[in-house]
Parts: sequence; C-alpha cells; structure tokens
Amino acid sequence: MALISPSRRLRRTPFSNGVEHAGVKAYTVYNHMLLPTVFESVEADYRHLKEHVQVWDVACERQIELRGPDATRLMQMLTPRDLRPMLPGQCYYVPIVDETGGMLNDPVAVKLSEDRWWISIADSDLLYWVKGIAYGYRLDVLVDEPDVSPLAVQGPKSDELMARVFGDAVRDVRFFRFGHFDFEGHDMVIARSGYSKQGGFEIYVQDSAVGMPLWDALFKAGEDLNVRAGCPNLIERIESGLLSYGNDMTDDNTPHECGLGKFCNTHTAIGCIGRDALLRVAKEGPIQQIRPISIEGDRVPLCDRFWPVYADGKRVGRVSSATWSPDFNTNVSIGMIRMTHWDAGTRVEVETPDGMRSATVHEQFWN
Ligand code: THG
Repeated sequence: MALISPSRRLRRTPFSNGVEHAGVKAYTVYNHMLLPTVFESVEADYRHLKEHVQVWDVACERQIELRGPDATRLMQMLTPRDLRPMLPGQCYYVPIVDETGGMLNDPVAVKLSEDRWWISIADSDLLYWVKGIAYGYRLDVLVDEPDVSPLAVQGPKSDELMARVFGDAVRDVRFFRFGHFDFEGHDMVIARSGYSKQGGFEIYVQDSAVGMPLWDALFKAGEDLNVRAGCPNLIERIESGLLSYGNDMTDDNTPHECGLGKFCNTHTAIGCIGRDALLRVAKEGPIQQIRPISIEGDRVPLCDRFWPVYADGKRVGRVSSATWSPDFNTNVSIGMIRMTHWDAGTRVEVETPDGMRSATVHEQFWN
C-alpha cells in the first residue's frame, strides 16, 4: 500500500513526537487521528506486551464530555446498559445504540460526577449523534470534545511502573474504577482499564501540553523494566476477543449479535432511545453472533474486508479480524456466525484471499 499524506485533518496527538522518536513503523486512522499499529513488528510487540510493560498513545480514544444537570439523563438515552447503579469513580463499557437498536459505538463511559461524564469513544463520529439528541430534546447539557488524551500503560509490569510515577496508591485502583493523581501539579484521571487483557491503566491526560513531559517521565522511570512504546496489538486483541467497532461490528448489528447482551439491561434502562427496538430483538434472541474462529493452515494475510464463511456450500457468516497467533499455534479470528452453525466445535470453511481454509467455531476466546 502507498503512504498516507499527512494533513491537518489527520490529527496528530500530544504524544506523536514520542511515538515517532520510538520508531513507529505503521499507523492507522481512528477518529480522524493517528493511531500507531506497529513498532518493532506485530509479533515482537505482542511478545513484549505479554512480558513487560508498554506505553500506548491511544489519544484517538477521544472523549465526548457531557456537562450539566441533564448529563446523566442524556447518557442513559444513549445506552441500553442501566446506569443507575453507577457511582462517580466508576467506568462502564457501554454499547451505544440508535433507534433501531443498531450499534453506533462501544465506548467506555467515565462518570466523573453526577453532572459530568466522559464517553471514551471507539471509531465513529458519535459527537454528532449526541449533540443532535441534546439539542432535539432541549436538554440542559453541554456536549463537546475536550482536550483529553488517553495514554495507556499495559502489560504485567504496569503496576510497578505506575507506582514509580504516581505513588503506591495507584496500585489500589480497582478494575474499571478511577482515581485522581497528581503529575507535576496537573490532575490526572487514572483508571485500571485498557484495550488488552495483560493488565494495566489508562491515564486521561487533560492538557496536551503535559503529554510529552508525562511520556518522558514514564520512559525514564521504566528503563530497568524494559518499558517500550506499544499500541493496541492485533494478535493480543483477537486472542482476547476485544471487539473493534467498524471492523467486527457496525450499525447493522445489535449489541446482542456482538455478544454484548451482558452489558444491556433493556428492561430497566428506561429512557434509552433504542430500548423498544432492543426489547423486540432481545425477546426473539439474535440469529447470528460474534464467535472466535480458529483457521487452519499457515499464516493468513491481513483481513481488510469480510471473509465469507461457508458450511455445506452455503454462506453461514463472515470473518472480520484474523491473524496468526504464535502462542496458540493457529490462526485466530473474530467472526459473525449464523445460529445454525454457532455451536462450539462446528466445522466451517473460510474464504481467505489465499483460498478456502478449514476452520472451527469456538465459544470462548483464547485469553
Ligand atoms: N479504553 C478507553 N476507551 C476506548 C477503548 C479502551 N475507546 C475505544 C475502544 N477501546 C472501545 N472498545 C472497547 C472494547 C473493549 C473494552 C473497552 C473498550 C474492554 N472490555 C473488557 C472485556 O470485554 O473483557 C472489559 C469489559 C467490562 O468488564 O466492563 O475493556 O480500551 N478508555
């Protein structure tokens, strides 16, 4: 593939200078912003992530801030997950749906206070939907994209590195909770979360100007921990079953099809705009669902379009993300499979660009 031309529309991040200094080899575009995809190699980055600690520029996980008396009401209109049990200091993974129950995004919601939320979005222009709802319903709430850039610290040595920079109290932050910590006089919102299953934190950096000082402090403190620049890793995320909006699902899919039914409380999420539509689909149940699929043979190519899945010559689904897994010694992938073929152990065929491959449907992801 040719190079992508830089321009102002393709936004740099507060950490881009550090990413370039670390030798980034490839980027993708996410929320109109640069997102690194490769440093040494996808496989070397994967091995390092599972053994050490990495700092990830995930500033492209842009925040939508809701601020005002109707902030909580608006947040509940966006998602079928019941937000009533959620307290300030908590994060929730929340499907966001339209009036048909179609997925618009799958962000992390961060409840800062009763009248202030961040929605840490995946790759879709959710801001316009949220502003449209707020305006259309005449809600008393401000909706904008603040200068907040997440920086993730991921890997088994994350606690040690974070404690060195923010103090031992950061070790006490529980999964999907956050606390406020100081860095050189700046308030940092730090959550135990992140787009890997290797453990770690996400630092919501609230001022672009402190981006590089924080980046440098983390690398200085982690020298003897073998800290490196990293990024969401294709192999690790597929092994872990972490979905990628726009790749694995779109607004054509309901949360139930995406296996996100456990994050829906459609009966009690009063006010959710897609609630009636989802009550209908939840009653019948989905007729296709996300499944892990192992694909036989040697390394598959990069998956940049749906690969059809067949059984007995009939199309029964598609694969949307796939890669070779060194640890499981097979190709791992994420598919959407019709009900008739979604049981664990079902044998299917996947049409890859290299030809037909035998494959097996599973129930549980690898990590
Ligand atoms: N962190 C933050 N923002 C994000 C992402 C993130 N925005 C974009 C993208 N990632 C959104 N998608 C996801 C997908 C999965 C998870 C988080 C965001 C995730 N899932 C866990 C799981 O499925 O096991 C935990 C879910 C839970 O138990 O609540 O973490 O990574 N800030």
